[in-house]
Amino acid sequence: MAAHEEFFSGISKIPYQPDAGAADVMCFKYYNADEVLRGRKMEEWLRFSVCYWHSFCGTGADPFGFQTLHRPWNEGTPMEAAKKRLRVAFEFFTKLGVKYYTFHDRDMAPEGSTLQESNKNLDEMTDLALQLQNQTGIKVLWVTCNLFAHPRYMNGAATNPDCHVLAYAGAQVKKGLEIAKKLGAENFVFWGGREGFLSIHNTDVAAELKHMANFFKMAVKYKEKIGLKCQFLIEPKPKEPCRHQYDYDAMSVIGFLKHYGLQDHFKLNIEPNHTTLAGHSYEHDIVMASAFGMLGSVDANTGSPDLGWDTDQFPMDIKNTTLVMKTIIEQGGLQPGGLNFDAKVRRESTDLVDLFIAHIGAMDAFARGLRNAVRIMDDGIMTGMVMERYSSFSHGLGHKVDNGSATLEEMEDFVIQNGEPEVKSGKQEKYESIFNHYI
Ligand code: XUL
Ligand code: CO
Repeated sequence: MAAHEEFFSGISKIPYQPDAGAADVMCFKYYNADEVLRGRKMEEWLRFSVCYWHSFCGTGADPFGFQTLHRPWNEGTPMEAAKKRLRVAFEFFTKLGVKYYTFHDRDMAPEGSTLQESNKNLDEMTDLALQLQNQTGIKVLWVTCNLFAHPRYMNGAATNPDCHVLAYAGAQVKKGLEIAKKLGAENFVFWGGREGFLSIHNTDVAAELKHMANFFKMAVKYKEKIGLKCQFLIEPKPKEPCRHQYDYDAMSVIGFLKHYGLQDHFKLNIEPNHTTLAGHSYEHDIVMASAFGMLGSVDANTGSPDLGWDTDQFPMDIKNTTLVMKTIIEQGGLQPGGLNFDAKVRRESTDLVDLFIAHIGAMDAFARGLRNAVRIMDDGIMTGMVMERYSSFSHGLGHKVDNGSATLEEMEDFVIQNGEPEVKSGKQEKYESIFNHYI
């Protein structure tokens, strides 16, 4: 396929049509990339990214059934198919109007029979990716290494009981960092695919955690050595594939990073489907990571909590997107991170156009969430109510508690002087009703 050849020939650049009808799903009704809200373009608040693995390598296979998605770009030798797939992907990104994409080393280029051969394939594929990036202006949000699919990683990568396997993972990450630099990736993600355990009987947890921390330290050192300027991210997930994953949720990862002195080198890439698998609400880990100054990026998807699997669905729930965007605005944005659609069309959604419909719907859900969050914040009703709720910490004894200078003796004196506190209503339903007004 030559560079100028069009693959999705019946589809042109997706327009913004705020007045389009309900059945028109091939346009944005809320996402207007250049519109400025709270001092920033929508595209800058949202920083959308398409993930390469689900959208261009996904086949629809699941643990119970075979391939259902027969993509016409999978033709020829593995390298020929990889090149065609990449060109198709760039046409898709351009028509959709996203500025970023994400990929694993092994979905960009097929694995060879030796490390050297895999690296050669990656060199060839990333030459083409760089050319396409320069032609289109599309950039890499993040690169990651697939340290979980190959059988060698069945007992883990950085936490493997055999150092030979750990070394293979290290060699793979070394190359991953080099291609991140070559392609100007803005972030680099570590998802601990098989970093965890299925049985405690055969596992030395303390050793595995220390090895994983030392593995990250090697990555930090090499990043600095080659002058790679991107943000490192860890993506928490509580289960699947292991019974226990070390990077269980945001707070587990923050604790791990602080314990091993890695907190200044990493932030978190939060995936809400993983958050709900951990038994938390959709927005929970985004809020927690942000509260610790550690929210770096979001894998914008959703699960079906009633199923309890990692279903990687496209995020379409406006309440959720509103809560997420409110948190993102409050922390001043997500840059250099973004909203990466780590989501796959259902194996029953077999038309090629479903790939567009899914991304457009999810982008619009987040654009609508952004608009809602902006209105909530501009009106200031809820913010004002929360401020009032905590107002006793703005003066006197409360101010001293807030800045850490108060003592228990002062608490006692205060209560002796002021007696029993007047207990105030938490007003949960009032907050919920006001929130519903905006969505
Ligand atoms: C797995 C997952 C991964 C990471 C990158 O559940 O989310 O796709 O985002 O390896
Ligand atoms: Co993910």
